[in-house]
Amino acid sequence: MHPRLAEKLMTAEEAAELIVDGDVIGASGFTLSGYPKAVAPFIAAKARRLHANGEPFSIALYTGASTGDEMDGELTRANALSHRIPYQSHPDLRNAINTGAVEFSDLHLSHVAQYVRSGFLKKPTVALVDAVDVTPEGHIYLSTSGGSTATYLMMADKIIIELNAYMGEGFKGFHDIFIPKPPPMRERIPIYKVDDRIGMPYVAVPPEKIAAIVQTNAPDGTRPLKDPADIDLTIAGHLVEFIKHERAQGRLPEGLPFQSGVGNVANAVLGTMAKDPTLGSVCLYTEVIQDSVFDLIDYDKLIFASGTALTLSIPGQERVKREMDMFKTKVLLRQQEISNHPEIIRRLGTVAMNTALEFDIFGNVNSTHVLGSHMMNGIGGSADFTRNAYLPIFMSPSVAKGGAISSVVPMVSHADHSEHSTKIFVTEQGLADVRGMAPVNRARHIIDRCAHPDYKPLLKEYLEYGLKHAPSKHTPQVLRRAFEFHLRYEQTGSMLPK
Ligand code: 0RQ
Repeated sequence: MHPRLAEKLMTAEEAAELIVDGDVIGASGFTLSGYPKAVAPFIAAKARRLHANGEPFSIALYTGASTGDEMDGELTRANALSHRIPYQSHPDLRNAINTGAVEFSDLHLSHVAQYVRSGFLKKPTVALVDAVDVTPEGHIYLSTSGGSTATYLMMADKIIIELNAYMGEGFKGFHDIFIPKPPPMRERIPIYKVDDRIGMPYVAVPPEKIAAIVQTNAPDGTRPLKDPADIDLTIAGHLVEFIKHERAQGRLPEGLPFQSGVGNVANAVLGTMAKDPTLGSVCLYTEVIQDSVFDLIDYDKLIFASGTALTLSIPGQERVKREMDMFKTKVLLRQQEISNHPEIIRRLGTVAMNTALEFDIFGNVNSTHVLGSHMMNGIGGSADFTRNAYLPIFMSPSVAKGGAISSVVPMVSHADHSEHSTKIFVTEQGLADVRGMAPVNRARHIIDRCAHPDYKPLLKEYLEYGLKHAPSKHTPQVLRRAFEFHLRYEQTGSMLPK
């Protein structure tokens, strides 16, 4: 290591001492990939020590999206977090947000970096990043996630680098780092194909800002995906048949890129697309690249995948290490403001596929709040893609909690995506294509095609009641009854009447 860098080497415990009460940490990390794993547990230990002495210590944490237990879990359990931005999925942190112990700003992921640069959000004081290499001139090569890391590195006065040997220097070249100029008169972002490179493979920082380098060797702590369940495969099957039909009708030109959300359903959809011999090739302009990318590669279906995070199982990460050169010809990682940028999503004609908690018969979607109140994970990039997609698709099992909850409801208890942004709904029951339909027709389709048979009669009765008694027949909601499913669940533990 160059002497100018070697003099900054320290242990994770020493680096954690650089963090003080009130700091705003801008960290790398996106859906459990590329987050720093070594320093945060020592920040948590410091918080516990200070709290035991009656001294205050809390920090705000900005990231790309969710991080693992070493960061979100440890910091939450140590009561070290005051504010969290913009997405999370750790059970302890979710709980702390829902008890009011941690303030959480749930933001569109494409907005975060610009909000930070423009001063809408408090400036990060420290950037804490997982990287595969750093040079004496201050070129930082990020690991498995892009997130908003380049902006955090640009804005923070102090930089702590976790130099992670796990992926190793061979990983250099996966990233395309580009930060748009500030408005007004912002120039176009010149991405015309999913594989266009428009930036640099590293983030350049003034080397004097690098306060610490901590050497680590740790894979990403990703949650293993389950083998697809029957329901996931059925949803995927409906969706793939629909895509083939739309291609045959000439409404979905080949070459339009797909975005797919996180989780098992999303993984099952791409896996099913890979294995279908009649579907043709697929390219991705997405956020999170999961293990299903291997299916697409193995079935020779992947044209190219652009994302902001490589969220892979341990065998998946090992495979990338083994086949690094091949992967670099098929995959690239961008900053999340570019992977999720409305301009590019709209220009490329992206087909967006995301998962809903619940949707209503008129087509509004709730992705974030259980029973209108309990924060799940956050809106993430789902609205960046849905609102700007060529074709937006929402998927969900038709029921949750063993049938006690219907995912199709009279009125969503929290609205993330309005009826104006949504077009296609898929459950294991079937697929509703509501393009061009007025609300009542939309409701009939969604009930017929997507609702679980146990809930169909209740939803039909609600719609017919509305058509008779609602003040308007355009969207015949009956306000005093609109939440009767949710209220029944709160009172009895089931949305079904006894
Ligand atoms: O809970 O496991 O305790 O039973 O919610 O549900 O069906 O396993 O689906 O893991 O894909 O999550 C919307 C949360 C779905 C996710 C959401 C319960 C259900 C289960 C999970 P249990 P599933 P998933 C790109 C796109 C917003 C961000 C986004 C999400 C648990 O997809 O966070 O789209 N999306 N980002 O039982 C109460 C309901 C429920 C319910 C399901 N109606 N009421 N509980 N559950 N429906 C990625 C990023 O942006 C980073």
